[in-house]
Amino acid sequence: MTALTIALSKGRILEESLPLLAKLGLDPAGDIDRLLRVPSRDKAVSLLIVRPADVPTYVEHGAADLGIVGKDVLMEHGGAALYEPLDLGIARCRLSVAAKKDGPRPDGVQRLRIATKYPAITRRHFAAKGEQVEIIKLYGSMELAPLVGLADLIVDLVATGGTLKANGLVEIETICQVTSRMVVNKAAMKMKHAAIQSLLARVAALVK
Ligand code: PRT
Ligand code: MG
Repeated sequence: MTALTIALSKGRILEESLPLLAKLGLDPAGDIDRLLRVPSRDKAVSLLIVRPADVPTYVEHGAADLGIVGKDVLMEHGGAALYEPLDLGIARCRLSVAAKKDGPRPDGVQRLRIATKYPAITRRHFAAKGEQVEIIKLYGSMELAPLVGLADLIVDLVATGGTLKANGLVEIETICQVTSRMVVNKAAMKMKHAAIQSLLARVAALVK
Protein backbone atom coordinates (compact mmCIF):
# COMPACT_ATOMS: atom_id res chain seq x y z
CA MET A 1 0.00 0.00 0.00
CA THR A 2 1.51 3.34 -1.03
CA ALA A 3 1.23 5.98 1.68
CA LEU A 4 -0.33 9.25 0.53
CA THR A 5 -0.56 12.62 2.28
CA ILE A 6 -3.20 15.19 1.37
CA ALA A 7 -2.94 18.86 2.45
CA LEU A 8 -6.40 20.28 3.15
CA SER A 9 -7.31 23.99 3.27
CA LYS A 10 -8.54 24.75 6.79
CA GLY A 11 -11.81 26.69 6.97
CA ARG A 12 -14.68 26.73 4.51
CA ILE A 13 -12.89 24.57 1.92
CA LEU A 14 -12.26 21.91 4.58
CA GLU A 15 -15.95 22.01 5.53
CA GLU A 16 -16.95 21.48 1.90
CA SER A 17 -14.25 18.81 1.41
CA LEU A 18 -15.47 16.61 4.26
CA PRO A 19 -18.45 15.08 2.42
CA LEU A 20 -16.19 14.25 -0.52
CA LEU A 21 -13.56 12.71 1.77
CA ALA A 22 -16.27 10.66 3.47
CA LYS A 23 -17.46 9.26 0.14
CA LEU A 24 -13.86 8.27 -0.62
CA GLY A 25 -13.49 6.55 2.76
CA LEU A 26 -10.89 9.16 3.70
CA ASP A 27 -12.70 11.00 6.50
CA PRO A 28 -10.41 12.27 9.25
CA ALA A 29 -9.97 9.78 12.09
CA GLY A 30 -9.11 12.44 14.68
CA ASP A 31 -9.95 15.91 15.94
CA ILE A 32 -9.48 18.24 12.95
CA ASP A 33 -10.09 21.29 15.15
CA ARG A 34 -6.94 20.59 17.14
CA LEU A 35 -4.66 18.29 15.19
CA LEU A 36 -2.57 19.54 12.28
CA ARG A 37 -1.92 16.03 11.02
CA VAL A 38 -4.66 13.43 11.26
CA PRO A 39 -4.91 9.90 9.95
CA SER A 40 -7.83 9.17 7.65
CA ARG A 41 -10.12 6.16 7.86
CA ASP A 42 -7.89 4.61 5.17
CA LYS A 43 -4.62 3.74 6.95
CA ALA A 44 -2.58 4.55 3.83
CA VAL A 45 -3.79 8.15 3.62
CA SER A 46 -3.00 10.92 6.10
CA LEU A 47 -4.33 14.46 6.13
CA LEU A 48 -2.62 17.77 6.89
CA ILE A 49 -4.79 20.68 8.02
CA VAL A 50 -3.10 23.90 6.88
CA ARG A 51 -3.94 27.51 6.06
CA PRO A 52 -5.36 27.78 2.55
CA ALA A 53 -2.51 29.99 1.33
CA ASP A 54 0.05 27.42 2.51
CA VAL A 55 -1.38 24.41 0.63
CA PRO A 56 0.55 25.06 -2.63
CA THR A 57 3.81 25.31 -0.65
CA TYR A 58 3.27 21.99 1.15
CA VAL A 59 2.46 20.23 -2.12
CA GLU A 60 5.22 21.88 -4.20
CA HIS A 61 7.86 20.83 -1.67
CA GLY A 62 6.50 17.30 -1.41
CA ALA A 63 5.48 17.59 2.25
CA ALA A 64 2.09 16.52 0.89
CA ASP A 65 1.53 14.46 -2.27
CA LEU A 66 -1.82 16.08 -3.00
CA GLY A 67 -3.77 19.13 -1.87
CA ILE A 68 -7.18 20.75 -2.01
CA VAL A 69 -7.03 24.49 -2.57
CA GLY A 70 -8.96 27.40 -4.09
CA LYS A 71 -8.19 28.54 -7.63
CA ASP A 72 -7.73 32.05 -6.17
CA VAL A 73 -4.85 30.84 -4.01
CA LEU A 74 -3.31 28.93 -6.93
CA MET A 75 -3.50 31.95 -9.22
CA GLU A 76 -1.92 34.18 -6.60
CA HIS A 77 0.80 31.67 -5.72
CA GLY A 78 1.56 30.69 -9.31
CA GLY A 79 0.63 27.08 -9.99
CA ALA A 80 3.38 26.12 -12.45
CA ALA A 81 5.23 23.83 -10.03
CA LEU A 82 2.10 21.71 -9.44
CA TYR A 83 -0.29 19.58 -11.44
CA GLU A 84 -3.90 20.68 -11.22
CA PRO A 85 -5.81 17.70 -12.59
CA LEU A 86 -9.26 18.18 -11.07
CA ASP A 87 -11.84 20.88 -10.47
CA LEU A 88 -13.82 19.75 -7.42
CA GLY A 89 -16.57 22.31 -7.98
CA ILE A 90 -16.73 23.16 -4.26
CA ALA A 91 -16.37 26.49 -2.39
CA ARG A 92 -17.62 28.26 -5.50
CA CYS A 93 -17.28 32.04 -5.68
CA ARG A 94 -15.78 34.69 -7.94
CA LEU A 95 -12.95 37.15 -7.67
CA SER A 96 -14.24 40.64 -8.34
CA VAL A 97 -13.42 44.31 -8.30
CA ALA A 98 -15.75 46.35 -6.09
CA ALA A 99 -16.24 50.02 -5.28
CA LYS A 100 -18.26 52.22 -2.93
CA LYS A 101 -21.87 52.41 -4.07
CA ASP A 102 -22.35 56.12 -3.53
CA GLY A 103 -18.79 57.26 -3.76
CA PRO A 104 -17.59 59.22 -6.75
CA ARG A 105 -16.68 56.83 -9.58
CA PRO A 106 -12.94 56.51 -9.25
CA ASP A 107 -12.56 57.11 -13.02
CA GLY A 108 -9.90 59.48 -14.12
CA VAL A 109 -8.06 59.27 -10.81
CA GLN A 110 -4.31 59.37 -11.49
CA ARG A 111 -3.51 56.07 -9.91
CA LEU A 112 -6.21 53.90 -8.39
CA ARG A 113 -5.48 52.48 -4.96
CA ILE A 114 -6.68 48.91 -4.68
CA ALA A 115 -6.87 47.00 -1.42
CA THR A 116 -6.56 43.23 -1.74
CA LYS A 117 -5.25 39.96 -0.40
CA TYR A 118 -4.32 39.12 -4.02
CA PRO A 119 -1.58 41.56 -5.13
CA ALA A 120 -0.22 39.38 -7.96
CA ILE A 121 -3.63 38.69 -9.54
CA THR A 122 -4.62 42.35 -9.13
CA ARG A 123 -1.41 43.65 -10.71
CA ARG A 124 -1.76 41.26 -13.67
CA HIS A 125 -5.43 42.11 -14.15
CA PHE A 126 -4.92 45.87 -14.29
CA ALA A 127 -1.64 45.64 -16.21
CA ALA A 128 -3.48 43.66 -18.92
CA LYS A 129 -5.80 46.67 -19.29
CA GLY A 130 -2.85 49.05 -19.39
CA GLU A 131 -3.67 50.52 -15.99
CA GLN A 132 -1.02 51.21 -13.40
CA VAL A 133 -2.43 50.84 -9.92
CA GLU A 134 -1.23 51.18 -6.37
CA ILE A 135 -1.81 47.95 -4.49
CA ILE A 136 -2.47 47.94 -0.78
CA LYS A 137 -1.95 44.46 0.62
CA LEU A 138 -4.42 43.39 3.31
CA TYR A 139 -4.89 40.02 4.98
CA GLY A 140 -8.67 40.21 5.43
CA SER A 141 -11.75 42.44 5.74
CA MET A 142 -10.97 44.14 2.44
CA GLU A 143 -14.53 45.54 2.41
CA LEU A 144 -13.53 48.07 5.06
CA ALA A 145 -10.82 49.77 2.99
CA PRO A 146 -13.00 51.92 0.68
CA LEU A 147 -15.25 52.92 3.58
CA VAL A 148 -12.41 54.52 5.48
CA GLY A 149 -10.61 55.99 2.49
CA LEU A 150 -7.75 53.49 2.54
CA ALA A 151 -8.45 52.48 -1.08
CA ASP A 152 -10.59 53.42 -4.11
CA LEU A 153 -11.38 49.82 -4.99
CA ILE A 154 -11.02 46.33 -3.59
CA VAL A 155 -10.33 43.00 -5.24
CA ASP A 156 -11.96 40.25 -3.20
CA LEU A 157 -13.97 37.06 -3.35
CA VAL A 158 -17.73 37.32 -3.71
CA ALA A 159 -20.17 34.46 -3.23
CA THR A 160 -23.71 35.68 -2.48
CA GLY A 161 -22.79 39.37 -2.66
CA GLY A 162 -24.20 39.84 0.84
CA THR A 163 -20.97 41.14 2.37
CA LEU A 164 -20.47 43.78 -0.34
CA LYS A 165 -24.08 44.89 -0.02
CA ALA A 166 -23.92 45.11 3.77
CA ASN A 167 -20.91 47.41 3.45
CA GLY A 168 -22.41 49.65 0.76
CA LEU A 169 -20.15 48.31 -1.99
CA VAL A 170 -20.98 47.22 -5.54
CA GLU A 171 -19.27 44.77 -7.83
CA ILE A 172 -17.94 46.55 -10.89
CA GLU A 173 -16.06 43.78 -12.65
CA THR A 174 -15.56 40.00 -12.34
CA ILE A 175 -11.96 38.89 -12.74
CA CYS A 176 -12.59 35.13 -12.70
CA GLN A 177 -14.74 32.32 -11.34
CA VAL A 178 -13.25 30.35 -8.43
CA THR A 179 -13.69 26.75 -7.26
CA SER A 180 -11.44 24.43 -5.28
CA ARG A 181 -9.00 22.23 -7.13
CA MET A 182 -7.10 19.05 -6.42
CA VAL A 183 -3.37 19.61 -6.90
CA VAL A 184 -0.58 17.05 -7.10
CA ASN A 185 3.16 17.18 -6.45
CA LYS A 186 5.01 16.58 -9.74
CA ALA A 187 7.54 14.06 -8.41
CA ALA A 188 4.86 12.16 -6.47
CA MET A 189 2.82 11.87 -9.68
CA LYS A 190 5.72 9.80 -11.07
CA MET A 191 6.87 7.94 -7.94
CA LYS A 192 3.39 7.09 -6.63
CA HIS A 193 1.70 6.99 -10.00
CA ALA A 194 -0.67 4.05 -9.45
CA ALA A 195 -1.91 5.20 -6.03
CA ILE A 196 -2.43 8.79 -7.15
CA GLN A 197 -4.10 7.87 -10.44
CA SER A 198 -6.51 5.54 -8.69
CA LEU A 199 -7.39 8.20 -6.11
CA LEU A 200 -7.85 10.83 -8.85
CA ALA A 201 -10.11 8.46 -10.80
CA ARG A 202 -12.29 7.90 -7.73
CA VAL A 203 -12.50 11.64 -7.06
CA ALA A 204 -13.26 12.38 -10.73
CA ALA A 205 -16.14 9.89 -10.67
CA LEU A 206 -17.64 11.74 -7.70
CA VAL A 207 -17.34 15.29 -9.01
CA LYS A 208 -18.18 14.84 -12.71
O1 PRT B 1 -7.61 32.02 7.80
P1 PRT B 1 -6.82 32.26 6.55
O2 PRT B 1 -6.59 33.71 6.26
O3 PRT B 1 -5.61 31.39 6.39
O4 PRT B 1 -7.77 31.73 5.37
P2 PRT B 1 -9.13 32.30 4.89
O5 PRT B 1 -9.76 33.15 5.92
O6 PRT B 1 -8.90 32.82 3.51
O7 PRT B 1 -9.98 30.93 4.78
P3 PRT B 1 -11.49 30.72 4.42
O8 PRT B 1 -12.00 29.64 5.30
O9 PRT B 1 -12.24 32.00 4.33
O10 PRT B 1 -11.39 30.07 2.97
C1 PRT B 1 -10.90 30.81 1.91
C2 PRT B 1 -11.11 30.06 0.61
O11 PRT B 1 -12.48 29.67 0.45
C3 PRT B 1 -10.77 30.96 -0.55
O12 PRT B 1 -9.41 30.82 -0.92
C4 PRT B 1 -11.75 30.54 -1.65
O13 PRT B 1 -11.16 29.61 -2.51
C5 PRT B 1 -12.92 29.90 -0.88
N1 PRT B 1 -14.12 30.77 -0.79
C6 PRT B 1 -15.31 30.50 -1.37
C7 PRT B 1 -14.26 31.93 -0.12
C8 PRT B 1 -15.57 32.38 -0.34
N2 PRT B 1 -16.20 31.45 -1.11
C9 PRT B 1 -16.02 33.62 0.26
N3 PRT B 1 -17.17 34.02 0.06
N4 PRT B 1 -13.40 32.66 0.64
C10 PRT B 1 -13.83 33.79 1.21
N5 PRT B 1 -15.09 34.32 1.04
C11 PRT B 1 -15.37 35.59 1.76
C12 PRT B 1 -15.00 36.82 0.94
O14 PRT B 1 -13.62 37.12 1.12
C13 PRT B 1 -15.91 37.89 1.51
O15 PRT B 1 -15.40 38.47 2.67
O16 PRT B 1 -16.75 35.74 2.05
C14 PRT B 1 -17.15 37.09 1.86
C15 PRT B 1 -18.10 37.21 0.72
O17 PRT B 1 -19.13 36.29 0.79
P4 PRT B 1 -20.61 36.73 0.33
O18 PRT B 1 -21.37 35.45 0.33
O19 PRT B 1 -21.10 37.71 1.33
O20 PRT B 1 -20.49 37.32 -1.06
MG1 MG C 1 -9.43 33.33 7.97
